Amino acid sequence: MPVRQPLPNLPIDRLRDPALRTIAAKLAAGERLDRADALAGFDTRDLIGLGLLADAANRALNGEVVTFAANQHINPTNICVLRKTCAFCGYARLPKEQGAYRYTLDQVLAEAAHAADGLTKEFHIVGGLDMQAGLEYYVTMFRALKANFPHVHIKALTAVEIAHIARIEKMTWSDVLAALRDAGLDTLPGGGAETFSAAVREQIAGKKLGGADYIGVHRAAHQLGIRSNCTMLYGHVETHQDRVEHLQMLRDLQDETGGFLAYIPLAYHPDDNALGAQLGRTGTATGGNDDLKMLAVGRLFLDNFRHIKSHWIMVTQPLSQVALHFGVNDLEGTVVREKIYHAVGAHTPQGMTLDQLLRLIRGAGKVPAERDSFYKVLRTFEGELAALPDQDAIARAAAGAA
Ligand code: V47
Ligand code: SF4
Repeated sequence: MPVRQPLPNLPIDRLRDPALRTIAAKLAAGERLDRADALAGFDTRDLIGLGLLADAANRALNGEVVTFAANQHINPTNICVLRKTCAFCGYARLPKEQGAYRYTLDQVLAEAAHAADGLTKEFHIVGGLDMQAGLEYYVTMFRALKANFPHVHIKALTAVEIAHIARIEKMTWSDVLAALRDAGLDTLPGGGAETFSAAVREQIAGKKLGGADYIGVHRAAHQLGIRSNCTMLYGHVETHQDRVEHLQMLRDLQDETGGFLAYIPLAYHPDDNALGAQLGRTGTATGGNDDLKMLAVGRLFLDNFRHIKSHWIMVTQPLSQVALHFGVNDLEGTVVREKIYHAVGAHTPQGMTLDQLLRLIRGAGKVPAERDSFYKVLRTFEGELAALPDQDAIARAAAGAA
């Protein structure tokens, strides 16, 4: 069920790679791209041509508007049973290891107190697979957060954490999700996907929930009416083929349920984690070329997603700004105090102010808009409303295409 309509007037004569011209012809005819097209997108040396196509696809859906959420990341525990097997993770600790922490409810509420500013509209809550953080821990937390901050959306717990809670509580994924929803959970974030390929997973996250089960947890959530995001961790040992297979699995579930809100590629950071040392890589993460391709191919192949998000913390603010011309229509928000990437060498700030986000988006010639967690535009700034696409028309077009 593609959301995308045929794209006329593509600048075909500006495409240097014949494979991109094939893609352009399909886009013009409103046809779906196949795996070979996605592979050609990753392989192409014509980055600008790829960007032109992704930009056209994005503008047809979202106009010049770039959204963000005023959100706050909270990581309640870094204690994780997979500490020794997720080779890319620099955040987790074993229970008795130096630096291990698990917040009490009071500590969570103290951190969340930032939201008393009235600006924060979303808590993004994820952490380790902690044996002492079962259903009760999160039910109590979510109830208390909703009691204290009723206006704040709770986007919490990756598919991997949901499966962990289900395992320690001997419950089904659906029962865990339903109990958490009753306590205040609104949506699921997209973390934990890494790269679905079994061979890659074996090497970078040997004991982690498999790709098919990640999809299974998201399916269970969507069936309960809980929407979610999805991600792909890239720039480690995966091949372009692995990336395509991953995107295919995301697109298939989206065809089935329509429950994904956004796709967010996550650039691997090699510092302070075992995988980085094993690969002999430090300092630099992925390259800008690859970062832009991940976003652009995501935009073109995932024709049933309206929102492609750039995570500025991982790819830097300047690159995220350029990405707004490569198919991206959404930026990770204000964040406040990011920990996971700052444990693995991210040199970006731990948060951005509203003013900084607005400047970044305007600097790209785009129109900033604050959104809620379901991507409804809440406000634009300084009379920029005229640039908003007609949301009702887009919804009608999407329904017609379904
Ligand atoms: O699953 C861990 C990644 C993810 C490293 O849904 C690393 O809106 C790079 O998923 N280098 C969690 N990445 C974060 C996440 C996320 C972030 C922002 C928004 C949303 C959303 C989701 O972080 C993990 C893993 O893939 N990660 N270690 C590392 N060394
Ligand atoms: Fe634990 Fe997640 Fe880190 Fe893996 S990536 S060790 S599951 S916190």
